[in-house]
Amino acid sequence: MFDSLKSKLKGIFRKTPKEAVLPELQEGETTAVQPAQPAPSRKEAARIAKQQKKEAKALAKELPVAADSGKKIKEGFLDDLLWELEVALMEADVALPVVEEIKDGVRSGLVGKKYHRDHTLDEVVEFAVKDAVRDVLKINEFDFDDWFSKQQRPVSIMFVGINGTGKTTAIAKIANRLMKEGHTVVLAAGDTFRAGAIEQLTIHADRLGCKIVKHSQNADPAAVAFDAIDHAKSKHRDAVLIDTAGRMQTNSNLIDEMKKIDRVAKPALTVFVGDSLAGNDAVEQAKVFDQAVGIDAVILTKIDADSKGGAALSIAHTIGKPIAFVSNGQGYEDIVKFSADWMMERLFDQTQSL
Ligand SMILES: Nc1nc2c(ncn2[C@@H]2O[C@H](COP(=O)(O)OP(=O)(O)OP(=O)(O)O)[C@@H](O)[C@H]2O)c(=O)[nH]1
Ligand SMILES: [Mg+2]
Repeated sequence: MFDSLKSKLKGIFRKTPKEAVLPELQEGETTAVQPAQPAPSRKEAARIAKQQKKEAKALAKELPVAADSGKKIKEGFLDDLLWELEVALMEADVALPVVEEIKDGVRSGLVGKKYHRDHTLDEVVEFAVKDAVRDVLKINEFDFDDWFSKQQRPVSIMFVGINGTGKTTAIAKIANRLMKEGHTVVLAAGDTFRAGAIEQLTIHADRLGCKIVKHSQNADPAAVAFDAIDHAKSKHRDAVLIDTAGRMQTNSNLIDEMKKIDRVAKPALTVFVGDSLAGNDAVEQAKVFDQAVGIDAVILTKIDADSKGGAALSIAHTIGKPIAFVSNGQGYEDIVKFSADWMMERLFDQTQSL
C-alpha cells in the first residue's frame, strides 16, 4: 500500500548533500573581545559540557528546526528539494493544489530557519515534509461511530459513485460493522439499473442476516429508498443503507435520477465511494457528485492495490469533505477508519520519526 510514493519520499530524505548547509554559527557569536573569565576546573568544565549536551539534545527533540543557533539550509538546495518533492507527488497522482500546499509547507518550514546541530539535514528535511503532509491531512478526520450515535433513528445513508468503485461492497462492510455493534440494518436495493445488482445486494443481506427492501429491475430507485426508510421507521430499525447504480459523472440522466433519490430519501449522510486507483480522477469525480447531491464523507476503496496514494492524500483537502473509511480488501472486515495518523504511519515509517 502506497509503496511507490513511500519509497520516493524516502529517496528525497536520503539525498541531502553536505554542501546544502551553511557554516555553523553559535548563538551570540561575536567578533568583540570578551572580558577574560577565570577558567573552570577540568571537572567543572566536563560537568558543564555534559549538562549543555543534555539540554541541547532535549531542545533538539522538541525543536529540530528553527533553533536559535545551529546550521542553516542554503536556498539553492531548497529549490532542488522542492522540485524533487513536486515530481514525486505528481507521479503519485496527488492533486495539483495539494502538491502546492505541501511545497509551501516545506518551504516555510525550512527557509531561513536554523536547525539544531544534533540533527542531520536528512532528518530536518524529513521532519518538514512530514509536517507539511500532516497539515493537508488534518481535514480528513470523521468519527463515523460518534456521528452515528448522535443521529435520529433510522439513520439513512446513501452511497454514490461511478461504476465499479466498490459501493455495494462498502455497504455490506458498513452493515457488518454496524450489526457487530448491535445496531439493526436495512439495505435498500437502489441500483435497479444494472442487471444482477439486486441479486448481488440480496446475497450480502442473506450472508449478513439483515433485511433488504427491493423492487424489480428498472423500478424507480427513489421509491425503493422511500419504502426502505418507511420499513425501518415502522420496525424501529437503526440504519438504512441505500445502494445506488454506478454512474459516470458526465451522464446527466443518471445524475438527475440520483438527485431524485436524494430529494426523496433525504439521507442523513451521503457518502461518495471513490476508487483510489483512479488517483486524481477520483478527486475530479468527487467534485461533480458533490455539486449534484452534496457529499458529506468519502470512502476510498481498493487501497490494498494502490501504490501511489495520491487520492488518499488529496481527495479530502481538495473537496473539503473528510474520508470516513478506507477499504482495503474484499472481505467484510477489510474496512478501516481513516485518520491523519493512520495515513502518516503508512506513508512514513513512524518508527523512523524524529
Ligand atoms: N481489492 C479490492 N477490491 C475491492 C475493494 N472494494 C471492492 N472491491 C471489488 O471491486 C469490485 C466492484 O465492487 P462493487 O462493490 O460491486 O462496486 P460498485 O461500485 O457497487 O459497482 P457498480 O454497482 O457496478 O457501480 C468487486 O469485485 C469487489 O470485490 C477493495 O477495497 N479492495
Ligand atoms: Mg453496486
